[in-house]
Amino acid sequence: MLHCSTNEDQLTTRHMNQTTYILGAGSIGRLWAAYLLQAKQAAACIVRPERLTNNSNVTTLTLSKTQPDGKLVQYTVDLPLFSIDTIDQPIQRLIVTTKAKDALTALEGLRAKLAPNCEILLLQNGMGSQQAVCAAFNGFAIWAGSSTDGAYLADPFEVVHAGKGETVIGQINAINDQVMLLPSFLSASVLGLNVAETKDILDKLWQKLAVNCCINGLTALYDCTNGALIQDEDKRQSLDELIAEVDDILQALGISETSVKECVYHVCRITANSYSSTHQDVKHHRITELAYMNGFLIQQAQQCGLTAPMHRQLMEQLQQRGVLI
Ligand code: NAD
Ligand code: KPL
Repeated sequence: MLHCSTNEDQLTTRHMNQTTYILGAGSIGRLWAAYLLQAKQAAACIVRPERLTNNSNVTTLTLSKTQPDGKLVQYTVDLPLFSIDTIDQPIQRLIVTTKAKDALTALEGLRAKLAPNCEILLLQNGMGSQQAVCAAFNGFAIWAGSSTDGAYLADPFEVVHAGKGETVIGQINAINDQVMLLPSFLSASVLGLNVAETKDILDKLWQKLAVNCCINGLTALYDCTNGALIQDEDKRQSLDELIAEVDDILQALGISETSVKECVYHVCRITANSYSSTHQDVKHHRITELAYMNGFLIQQAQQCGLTAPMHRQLMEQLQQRGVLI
């Protein structure tokens, strides 16, 4: 049977062959780069100019993961590195994997290199940074993702896929007359990662935010694992107070969340022995992402006349202890 190629087919083929640039070569950036390269897709990380040594713009990257049968599997790929100055073609597809606080600034630096129809995927935790990018990059197709994958760098040359989860992506702005290719590209290309599309990414981001707002800061305050929050009576009481407040705020905002308590307790149970990302940030004296979690929640609460006293108190207590928010 003769297949007539349509404009959309041609566009898709062209798009499949284009390089996926990843802005932010940390744990998540290197994880996505490794999976793309392993699937024989063109991918490259964009790093700060001072990170690019003169004599090499390719680095070796090993992806390590433990299979369900306990066997350790490792793949090694060659990861091309660019700085903003060395990118020599318009970027058609960009994945931003910086921390939330750096996303807008990093993207601003790259503005001149973006093709007009560039699709941008933001993989930051929390909320607020996505809205800031949408406002500043009006006209570009912006996607956001919410991920339960876990990754860390054993060293700059080895990324460990520590927890296999799922990344749900969805477009967060409306763009007319542009064929969106990101979901089909990712489902075909990032084979070792689970990527699914949703039509309501804001709902998904709120679900994750609700959980993060209750767990993350509190684990830093009590210096404990996620599981300890539901195991110890006094910690559970603080957790329940935060949950009740999130419930009220979501209701006031008209966001339907079946049961925040159920979701939070479920995450505490399945990650019982883990330390939250905020706990780890505090331990390593890094700036946390709490401004994009509880900070965003408090701001939203204010807009509908609520004061969110428990979440404010948590932020104040953490600040008094010198936590970088
Ligand atoms: P990371 O700190 O390991 O990586 C961020 C990278 O961005 C760093 O290498 C940093 O140097 C780089 N960066 C910052 N500004 C830049 C700029 N202007 N130009 C170029 N590079 C720049 O962080 P991560 O753990 O990979 O997390 C990234 C995001 O993904 C966070 O929002 C995090 O919450 C989220 N996330 C992480 C995990 C995880 O397991 N690591 C899981 C789910 C979600
Ligand atoms: O997303 C998380 C984080 O630590 O940032 C949770 C779900 C709380 C798991 O630790």
